[in-house]
Amino acid sequence: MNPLKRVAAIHDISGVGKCSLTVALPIISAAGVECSVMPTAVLSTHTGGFNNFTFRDLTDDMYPIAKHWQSEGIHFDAFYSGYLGSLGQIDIVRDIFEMFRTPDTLVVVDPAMADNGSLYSLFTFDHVKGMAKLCAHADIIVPNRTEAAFMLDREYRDGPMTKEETLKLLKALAELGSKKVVLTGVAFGKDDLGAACYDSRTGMAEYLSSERVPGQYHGSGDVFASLLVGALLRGKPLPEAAKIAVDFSQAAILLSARDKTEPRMGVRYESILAEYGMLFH
Ligand code: PXL
Repeated sequence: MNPLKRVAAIHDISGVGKCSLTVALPIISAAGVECSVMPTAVLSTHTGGFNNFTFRDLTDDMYPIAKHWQSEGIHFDAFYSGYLGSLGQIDIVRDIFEMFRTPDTLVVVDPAMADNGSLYSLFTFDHVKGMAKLCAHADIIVPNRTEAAFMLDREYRDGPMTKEETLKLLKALAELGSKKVVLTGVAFGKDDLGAACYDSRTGMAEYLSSERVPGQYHGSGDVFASLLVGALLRGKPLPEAAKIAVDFSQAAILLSARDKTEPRMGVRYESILAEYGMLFH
């Protein structure tokens, strides 16, 4: 028997506007990793750029789902949390990590709650405080620059950064309690964009970037984090996995720009999946 690695993805499912589980499932599966899901909420669309979306909160289903998985003896190699549908879910997700954790479990937390200097529409700053606490239970956190600023109670700034400034920010994020940090949205000039990784055990940072493609597509953080999780579970070390995630996100965003995709509909990642999957053959 040669079982696939299995990750439990804990995010909402938004019916339209590719993000969260509709991104995690195909991307992680393309990596050759089994993606089990715990939906945190069911929405007609995501909450950015659509009006009057439906929202069904699944907070009350989360412990029963986890307990059922536990009673069936199901093993997860990793947990990957993202958009959480209510404040109460933050503590539940922490408990679920602890219910299933073994010394080899990888816990990745994407504190998906904000972008471009603003919180997503349903959240308040209590959510920010809760997510910052959840980060302490992760092995790797994947904030964007807005989430990083909010969790550290700093002012958000976009645009180019210096390496010194980035390293300080990475160290401050690691102090939230995770061993490793992958910060997205890092640019050193006006034509590059990528991510910075930090390992608190070595104190070393690495910077991975590619050519910036103009435009902001909804769900691009979820595309990045899902590419990262797939590559990590296929054994790539963090900086290599982050480089893969940067390059394939950029390729998908390039296709979105070329095809003039409506930004709220999400990133055109479909056509990159086969090539991404080939990396792991
Ligand atoms: O991670 C992006 C995202 C996921 N899920 C929902 C969202 C958003 C961003 O707005 O609204 C429901």
